[in-house]
Amino acid sequence: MSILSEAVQAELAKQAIELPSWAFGNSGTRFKVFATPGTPRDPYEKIADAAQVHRYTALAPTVALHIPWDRVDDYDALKRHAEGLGVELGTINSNTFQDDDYKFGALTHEDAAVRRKAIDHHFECIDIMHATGSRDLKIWLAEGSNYPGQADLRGRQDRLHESLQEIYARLGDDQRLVLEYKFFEPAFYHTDVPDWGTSYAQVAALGEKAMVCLDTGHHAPGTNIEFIVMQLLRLGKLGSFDFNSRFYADDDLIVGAADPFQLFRIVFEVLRGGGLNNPDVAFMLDQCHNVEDKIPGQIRSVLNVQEMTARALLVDREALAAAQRSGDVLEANRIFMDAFYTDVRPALAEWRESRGLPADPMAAFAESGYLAQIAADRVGGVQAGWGA
Ligand code: PSV
Ligand code: MN
Ligand code: MN
Repeated sequence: MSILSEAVQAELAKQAIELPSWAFGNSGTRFKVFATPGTPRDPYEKIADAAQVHRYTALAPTVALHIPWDRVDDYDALKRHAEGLGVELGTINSNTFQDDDYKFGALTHEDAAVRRKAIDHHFECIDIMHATGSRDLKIWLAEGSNYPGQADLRGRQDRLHESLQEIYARLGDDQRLVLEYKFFEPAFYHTDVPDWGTSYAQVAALGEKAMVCLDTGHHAPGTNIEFIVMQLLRLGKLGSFDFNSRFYADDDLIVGAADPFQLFRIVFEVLRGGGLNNPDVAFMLDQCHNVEDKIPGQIRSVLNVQEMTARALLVDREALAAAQRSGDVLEANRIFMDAFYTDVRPALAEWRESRGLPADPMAAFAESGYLAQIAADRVGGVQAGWGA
């Protein structure tokens, strides 16, 4: 008998993780971008690669786009292309970090003309969302300052509110805005949305359709991220996750690679706070694959999330609650750790097979020959990169 009960399997079957289109393009550090043969040359090819991840795992039914990197003439055609490959288009990410006009800010800029341009860019994103059928507009802002005294911190916060209000007013009834926070970079002294508290204050001032996006790589070392997850769920304001993992800064490495235990603790709070079928929370990856193959990198990522979810589902919640109530510290910790240390991989492999999926999606994809095929097919044109 499987260690995954029917109830656990039913929960796992609900899991859906959104892939970022930019994970399939070439990316790197400020030192070097290593190109990979077969890298997509346009959004259509990025979606084709993303569809491979879903095909082998049944875990990744949607793909997030980034505008202008994924700008196309006909979004309806892009949507049909995705659907033809068995996936759908998801979150639309805006981009106000690659334009000279935004050197000193976009939505917070002192100059109303620059703010207008940045707000209009978000209007374009909302128009695209109507065409693609996307629910969420995700905003990450690269705004801040490098030196004390450089900027009026308070004025920027007020302008941010006004700009966001205009964008929010433009959302359709079923659309949402999710505001991502990040404690530093590219600005190094202050960031205009540095933490969940600021994001929460800004979105709470907008209304029900505005939520917080939590990127796991955007916290200072040592931050208790699962506590933030719990609090935002409790407040009904956790809109989405950007999953990745980090050793040092915003590393954007494969989720669960650096600290699987942290991922387990985060997923446990998700389950505690309403579970995987909470319609308000979008689970996305925000990763780059600088030296590893991109499609297998994404397959590994969604499997890591699935694995830690299965372990978190194994926590004996009743026994844990009893130990917590009676103040049995070590027993509570034992129950929690027992689930974390349970190897669920053989049971997950069996369960996949029972659903007509490969027991080992990494091996099945490797055997498919897809990577060699795209390397042969995709010659000519310019390979997409992080930023194209
Ligand atoms: C930059 O930090 C960043 O990694 C943010 O996390 C965004 O979500 C992502 O880029 C895509 O815009
Ligand atoms: Mn992110
Ligand atoms: Mn980031």
